[in-house]
Amino acid sequence: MTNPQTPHTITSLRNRPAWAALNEHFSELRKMHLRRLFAGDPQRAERFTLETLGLYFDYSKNRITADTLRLLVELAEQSGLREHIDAMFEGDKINVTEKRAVLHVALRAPKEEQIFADGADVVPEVHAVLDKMSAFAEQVRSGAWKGHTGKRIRNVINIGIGGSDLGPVMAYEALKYYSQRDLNFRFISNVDGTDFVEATRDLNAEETLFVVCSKTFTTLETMTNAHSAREWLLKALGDENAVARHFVAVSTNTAKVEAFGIDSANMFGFWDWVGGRYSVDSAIGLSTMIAIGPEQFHAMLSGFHAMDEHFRTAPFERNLPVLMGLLVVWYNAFFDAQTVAVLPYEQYLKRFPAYLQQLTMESNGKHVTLQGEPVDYQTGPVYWGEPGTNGQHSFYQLIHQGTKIIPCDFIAFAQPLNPVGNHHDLLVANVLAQAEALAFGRTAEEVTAAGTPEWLVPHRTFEGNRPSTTIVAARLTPEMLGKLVALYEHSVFTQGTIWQIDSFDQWGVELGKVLAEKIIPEFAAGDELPLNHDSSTNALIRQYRKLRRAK
Ligand code: G6Q
Repeated sequence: MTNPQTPHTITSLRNRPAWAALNEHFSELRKMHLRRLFAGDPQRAERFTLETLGLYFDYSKNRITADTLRLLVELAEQSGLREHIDAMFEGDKINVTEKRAVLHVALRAPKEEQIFADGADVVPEVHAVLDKMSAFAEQVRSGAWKGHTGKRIRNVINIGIGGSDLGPVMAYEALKYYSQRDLNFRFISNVDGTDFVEATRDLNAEETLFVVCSKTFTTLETMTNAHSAREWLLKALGDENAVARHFVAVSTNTAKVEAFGIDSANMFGFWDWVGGRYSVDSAIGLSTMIAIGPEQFHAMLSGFHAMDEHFRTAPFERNLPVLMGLLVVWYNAFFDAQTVAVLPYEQYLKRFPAYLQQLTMESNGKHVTLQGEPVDYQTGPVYWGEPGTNGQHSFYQLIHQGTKIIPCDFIAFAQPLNPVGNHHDLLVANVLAQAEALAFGRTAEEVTAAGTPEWLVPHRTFEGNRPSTTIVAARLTPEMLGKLVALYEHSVFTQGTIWQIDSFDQWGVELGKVLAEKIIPEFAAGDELPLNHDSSTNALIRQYRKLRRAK
């Protein structure tokens, strides 16, 4: 049965005229080398570079022509991208399977804007929470917020997982340069006790504040870690009243927060129209705000908002997230590219690829359309990456000379945050060189002319024609981080719209959780309890029981 929530106005992907045209266009373009495309058009770099919002977005080293771009834009139009963008900003319930609006754009809307969900303007509530966060963050930063024994807070530990962890840890690491250095920040996510123990072992409970982040306040990992944190604190301080000074919560579930023993005055709320992986700029970012201060946090929000406005208003052919999303669709559909590598040449962005993995793969890892019909085309690619130059000494070999096509996003900044000698020139020279080498390679003739023995020539030849996009900005600032995150958010939206999937649900994470709940009591039960999983899982449970006893 198809989904009664969704209008059937969009033609299925393969029947959209631009899709057929792209297919035909691809058969002409697939053999075309970037060397020829550049040689044939001295203006190519200029033609395929977009400079806006402080970003220099060079997509000329992609395997496209002006025709490709025209057809991709037509595909976006025929996919209802314009209408879908408007529907998101108007608070329509575009997360159809969960019947929810998708309004992370409201989290960064300036006070004077109005954005409606279910008939109510949500912007005043957003700013009320931001104000409450700011007041609290200032108290912690200034030392006015004291622990139970009167000592100031020195350690802030975020407990959360998935969207309630990856955003905070990525943003904290990305903006560490701007952080208050007499505060120590840690992040506990994994239910593996090691994560908890290593994060707390050298800390004084009297100086430690836990920020428990959970939209639902029921997530197994987070609740387990929060209870262990409570025990750890009480063991050190010996008084239940200490909880109020050492725990705050970020959640949508007041009842559960209170049941845990956290005063609702110390709870920071958000709303069901904020998806976990789109929540870094909500109260889930509280630890980031404590680190960098309210002013810089607001600067980050203004960066997000600038990209939102660009996405909402710029024509598709000059719209950064649309172009980025269309390139992903192009390689994924026609070149059979399975992955996208995100390669930031900025150490502070070391957690950015991990953050993007959730954003992109939880959003677009879907196998049915909004109508519940199986797709007959590829959807979301695997996103992965590492900061440069480290990757060059590890996996770049495969990108240069392997048998797979891996489109790369290179990200670089002109001004170093930490200038040391000539490090930064070396860093930036490397990123430009990598993109150049991938695109143009080194022909057998060139290798031979350099005096390489004949037998070695095939090994030293680089075929090139490997696509990449290079994004350059002046400096990594909170505002720029906001722009970059929103760029990827809206690229994901563009892709999901073309594929006609629900980019905002995540049913795929449910089954494993349900099965784990069944297995937990089976560990405790004796061997006489019959197990009714498959034979492999049954044997693994018995083996675990046996090895556990053996210690
Ligand atoms: C993100 C997902 C998921 C979620 C975590 C944590 O979009 O919904 O990663 O963020 O499962 O959920 P809670 O915040 O409810 O603990």
